[in-house]
Amino acid sequence: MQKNESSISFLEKQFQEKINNDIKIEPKDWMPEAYRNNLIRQMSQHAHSEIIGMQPEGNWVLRAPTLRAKKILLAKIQDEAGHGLYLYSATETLGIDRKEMIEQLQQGKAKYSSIFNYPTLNWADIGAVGWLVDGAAIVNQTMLARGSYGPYSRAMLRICKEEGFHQRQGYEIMAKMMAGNASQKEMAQDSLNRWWEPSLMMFGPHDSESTHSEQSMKWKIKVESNDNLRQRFINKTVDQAHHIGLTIPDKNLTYNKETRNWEISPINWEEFWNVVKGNGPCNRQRIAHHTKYHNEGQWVREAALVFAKKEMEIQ
Ligand code: FAQ
Repeated sequence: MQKNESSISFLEKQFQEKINNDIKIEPKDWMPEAYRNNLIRQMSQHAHSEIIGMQPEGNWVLRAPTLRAKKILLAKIQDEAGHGLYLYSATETLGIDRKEMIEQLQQGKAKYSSIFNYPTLNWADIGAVGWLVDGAAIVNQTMLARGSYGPYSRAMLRICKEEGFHQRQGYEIMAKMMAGNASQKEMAQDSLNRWWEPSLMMFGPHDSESTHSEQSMKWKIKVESNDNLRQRFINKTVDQAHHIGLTIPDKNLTYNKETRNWEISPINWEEFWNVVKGNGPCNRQRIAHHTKYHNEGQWVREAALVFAKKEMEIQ
């Protein structure tokens, strides 16, 4: 027993040294169970976010204002599906299978990003989602690309490149509306008013309220804190908003010349936790939709398995 404990503490020491020296952890390497479980939690939630995130955008494919806009939106949504599948595969390297992850999502045991529980009411919202939601995702994921787990950090490299295109297509929609007539400008501003605070919430609770940050940062599952990333996003986005004539919906927004940060009003954390706990405007709708189409797709999964088996028999 004692020997076992001392060999585990030796492995743990070696593991932490690798992390401190920025050596990636790979699927077959030894890792503490808590590291594995924490990664499964975060990565599977990330994958679910990409998949559930297709719903608010899918709502506008048939109503895109031009063929060009429709083609861009379709390509973007398809990319998000790819990110989800990529991330499910990366998570499977930790010893959980996709079926179990999907059950956890549908039973409410696994979370997905709070942002996808808000409705897309008009075309400007598609601009705001691309600009703000993908913009926030890039800030977060550029950090995750420096994380300690090889398959997750490498997945982030490609995902970030695609998110760059997504962010720009959203900003283009907003910029076009802001160059349009008074009612188009009003729509863009109204959309920013509704999406601004939810996009700040994507970075999670304040560092002081974050349950996982301390351990996750020690293990470099995250390499920067929730508040640091949120501030970086605010600084980038305020300037982008001003550039096209949008007003950030915060009367206390002030530029601090010493810290070079835009300072904001306190975030409505009560709303955040309410949405995270399943009581946002669209939580129930999102999971019901996912479950319905997952069940209806059962025959596709069965057919794919039979096909794969036949292919193997032929070889
Ligand atoms: N929503 O201790 P922390 C995209 C939970 S979409 C819901 O600080 P952590 C593009 C957290 O899970 C974005 N829950 O947690 C796209 C934990 O609960 P748990 C995809 C949240 O993990 C655009 C509890 O609160 N990106 O890419 C949220 O250290 C358009 C305590 O929090 C990701 O998913 C939240 N916002 O830090 C796609 C990012 N925040 O698990 C389609 C990956 C916190 O103990 C369409 N995740 N919670 O039950 C992360 O980077 C981290 O998990 C954080 C939270 C930073 C979100």
